[in-house]
Amino acid sequence: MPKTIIVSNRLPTKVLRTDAGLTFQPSEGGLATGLGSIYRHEGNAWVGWPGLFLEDAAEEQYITEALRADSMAPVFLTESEIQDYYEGFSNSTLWPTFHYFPQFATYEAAHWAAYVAVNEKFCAAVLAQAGPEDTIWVHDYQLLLLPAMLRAARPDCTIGFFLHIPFPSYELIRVLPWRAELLHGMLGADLIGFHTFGYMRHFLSAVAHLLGFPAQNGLIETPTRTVLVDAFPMGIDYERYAEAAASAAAQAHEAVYRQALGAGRVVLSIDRLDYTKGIAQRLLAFEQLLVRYPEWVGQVSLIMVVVPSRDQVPQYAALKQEIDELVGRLNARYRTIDWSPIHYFYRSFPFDELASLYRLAEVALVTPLRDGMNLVAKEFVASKADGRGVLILSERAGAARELSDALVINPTDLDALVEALHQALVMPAEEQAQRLDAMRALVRRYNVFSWTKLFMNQLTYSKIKQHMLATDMLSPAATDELVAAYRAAPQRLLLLDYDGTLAPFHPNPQRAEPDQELRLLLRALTEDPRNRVVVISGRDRATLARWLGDLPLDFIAEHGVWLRPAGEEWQLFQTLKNDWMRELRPVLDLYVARTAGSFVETKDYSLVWHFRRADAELGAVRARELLAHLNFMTSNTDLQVLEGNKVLEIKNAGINKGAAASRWLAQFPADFVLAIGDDRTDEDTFRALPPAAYTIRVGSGARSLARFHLAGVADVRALLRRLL
Ligand code: GDG
Repeated sequence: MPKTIIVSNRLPTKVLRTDAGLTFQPSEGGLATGLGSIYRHEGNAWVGWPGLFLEDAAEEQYITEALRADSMAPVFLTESEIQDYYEGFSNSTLWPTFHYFPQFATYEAAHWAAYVAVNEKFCAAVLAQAGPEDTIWVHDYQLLLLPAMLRAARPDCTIGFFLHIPFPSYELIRVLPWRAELLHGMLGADLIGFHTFGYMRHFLSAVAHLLGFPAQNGLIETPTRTVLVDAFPMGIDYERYAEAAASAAAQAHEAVYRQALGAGRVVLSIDRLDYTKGIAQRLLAFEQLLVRYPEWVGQVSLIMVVVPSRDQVPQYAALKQEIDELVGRLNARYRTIDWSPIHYFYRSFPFDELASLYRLAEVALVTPLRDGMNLVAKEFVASKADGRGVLILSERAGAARELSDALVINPTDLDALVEALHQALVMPAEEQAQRLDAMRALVRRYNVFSWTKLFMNQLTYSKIKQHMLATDMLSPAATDELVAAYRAAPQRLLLLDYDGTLAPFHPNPQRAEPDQELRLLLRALTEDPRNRVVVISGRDRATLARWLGDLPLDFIAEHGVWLRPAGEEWQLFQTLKNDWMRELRPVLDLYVARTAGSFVETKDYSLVWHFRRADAELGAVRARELLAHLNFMTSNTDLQVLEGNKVLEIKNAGINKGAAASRWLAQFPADFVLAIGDDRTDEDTFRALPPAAYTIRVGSGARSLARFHLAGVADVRALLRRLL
């Protein structure tokens, strides 16, 4: 039975050292609840740090065994690992960068080294639990490298990754010295999930810009695999919050609070101490409310819970001081004997007291500057069974994508915040109910359990999709079989594409000339009298002749327009026209004018628009536009538009590599046929060949008619060397 392993920085149980010995404190976090039914299931496990530093080996054994009984496998970290990997790289490099605070980010090589090392440590811990067929779900920014590490060790595992914080614009990611490694790390997964479509879009854009991997419909094609990317807005355990708020305990707590507060109105704010949460801005807005609407003085209080967090880090300590001062100033200025504007708590509350605060508050002020999702907003909504209450929500929290019935504000717009507060306090009951009802239905439906289920289902689907799309990699066994068939054949035909197959791409196509290794390899192949070696390319015949014409090779140029058997002259495949170029050339020139870095190549019977050197995203957009434009202009003509690797090519219909390959095979019958190519134009060759031919597509997990895949040029050359 395949297992499921959950991995996150922290385990859902915290181990504490107390006077009474070690104690185990289960977490009440949303993730622990949502995944509870998975990791506790027979044979499954949750891998993570238990939150304390070991004193001796006996302790390690005791904790490991105690946690194992509850389906958990601890990864023990040292103090210096926590300092450099967690407080260092995770919280001082990734956290500020991903939340759009690059000015707070540090770039320490030692922190990076620790991050790599701890991700490896997690990898080893997971491998100790996971078999080759298992499903592994990795969580959050502390473990961005883990998916690729796991993939390397267990190529067939199903691996999911979910990021709980925002994924920022490419403009921020590109600042990180280790950006490419981080993206490669994530791409080890089969499915990568984000809270919002916006984060997903940023990720696709970063992958396109920094790694050059194309994506379509959320599927990224890496050289070896297809990776699915999708948005999964995380929810909460709705019933738990609804029930807790309605419970007798919560009502009792509320009564106590009420008595202390009198008839005053209550605005609530709850966060972990963090500069991303906009806590200071919120206090300033509350102060302005009292200035602009003095009728609220003595009437409204802000209950502000700030849960201590990371306060050893200088920015957090400074923030704490700023909040302390602001609260002090406000209270000193406005407080009366029986009323305080701010009730400030720098500590965390037990769950049932939290529930009573949600119950008590009429307005929730959730105004982060950046927040991946923000569960407090959803918890407040779930707690309001009576339909009274107003949520003020920052447009920069992931939750705002769903909770559009909140008063959605820009948290840096102080004016908007003040007005929203006032509007919330005077909002008619009917409108409150209307907004809350809509939001409650949504939070109830898209809860943490449906989130988990959806992610797991998509993960299974991503694997099926991969199998559907993927052609098998050319395995060592298949290679042996291919080599044996080659050796046994008295006549062999090798059809080899050039760019991306025999030679790597160069930003300037004219610079992709063959190197010495390739020339020697091709020469050696042609020296065997049983071989016909055909270079079958989209390139113009002059370039092919200049680069390789001195070798006894056969050539098919311009995708089959020109043919030249070794030792003969160039001949046309059939009579062709090129008078259409006059009309279409200006269209291509227009796209060159609009797309820096692109250019037009003119061949004898075709026109090519190249966009390899253009901005990756702009190039792809313009290519789609141009394709539509050309399809319109060439309908009812004898022309076709081919999509190649970062090129669009217009040529006469009926001419393609497949037609040329067929003619070759008819003219030079062979017992062994091998065709290798890397782009869509090579699919015509694969299609034209008999089923027994060995057809190989180079690169991505793209859908292909070929029987096998190879990752890149180096593998192609290695295979050809094996034939010698
Ligand atoms: C990260 C992302 C994303 C708060 N005070 C108390 C208390 N809490 C609980 C809340 C809520 C949780 O802590 C906070 O969750 P958030 O989502 O608001 O924020 P982060 O901790 O920063 O979490 C965030 C989340 O991951 C999930 O993907 O939404 O954007 O930053 O559940 O109720 N709980 C108790 N006492 C408190 O005083 N018991």
